[in-house]
Amino acid sequence: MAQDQHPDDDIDLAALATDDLVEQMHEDLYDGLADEIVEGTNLLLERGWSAQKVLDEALVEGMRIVGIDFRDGVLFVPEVLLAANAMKAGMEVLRPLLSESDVEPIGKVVIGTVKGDIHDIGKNLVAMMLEGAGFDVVDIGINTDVDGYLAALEEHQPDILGMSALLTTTMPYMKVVIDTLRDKGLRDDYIVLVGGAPLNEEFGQAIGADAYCRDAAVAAEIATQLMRERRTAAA
Ligand code: B1M
Repeated sequence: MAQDQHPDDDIDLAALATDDLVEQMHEDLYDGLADEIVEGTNLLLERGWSAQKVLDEALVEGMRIVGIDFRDGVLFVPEVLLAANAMKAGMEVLRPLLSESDVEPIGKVVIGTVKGDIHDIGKNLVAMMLEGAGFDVVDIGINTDVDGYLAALEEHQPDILGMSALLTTTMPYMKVVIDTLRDKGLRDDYIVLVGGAPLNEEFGQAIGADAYCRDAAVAAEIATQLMRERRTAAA
């Protein structure tokens, strides 16, 4: 075998039964093999899986396993970065399917990960699902400070502000942003939605967000519902 080949190179993904393919994809994600993740994602779609099922059972589940070994010190940042890149490669295949929408935009969202935090996979997924639900989404990226949020709100005039945080150390920054909006008399101009693995409903309420969103699908549902309520109240 050539030196730059991975030992799994000779696994023919297309020849695997679907259960085995999904398990192999968890391993490939763990090993950060982006090409294999793209191939596996396409194969599952060809076999009739919905984009949502591929996302949940092959990609998000694979990343959950990575997260456990990261927490336990088995995997380190460089390996997890490779896994994240592989996950993103799979998400790119799913993007057009998750974000396709025939409806007129029902609202506009500005979304970003808060200051000090560079995790963006969950935020990217939320952006895709919101697009799929008919929202116009402006993704302002990671490590966003309060001035960054304010500038984006001013520039894009959205209906909704979405914030993501994956670290217990960065989630309090969401309150800084919400408090600043309140101090400037801007809080009621926007629906504020927050999400990220360490958050919960209570935290969302405590910091004065309109809603905490457990996952991307819930974010799309809540955004749609709150937009409707807002339109009805304004009518
Ligand atoms: Co990080 N990391 N990481 N990491 N990382 C976690 C979050 C951690 C839980 C791992 C662990 O210990 N088990 C832990 C946090 C512990 C804590 O604070 N309690 C952790 C740590 C400690 C760190 C570093 C500090 C490690 C270090 O340097 N020693 C460091 C911090 C860097 C920084 O941000 N300043 C770090 C770095 C990294 C990488 C760069 C290597 C990489 C990020 C790559 C990237 O995102 N481009 C990374 C990764 C990949 C993870 C894990 C393994 C996976 C996160 C992920 O993408 N999940 C993660 C462990 C885990 O969560 N299991 C971990 C998949 C994604 C689909 O789920 O992001 O939860 P999630 O998003 C969901 C929902 O939460 C929700 O919807 C999404 C889709 O359904 N949601 C929203 C998210 N945002 C939303 C916004 C909304 C609505 C819903 O707005 C409306």
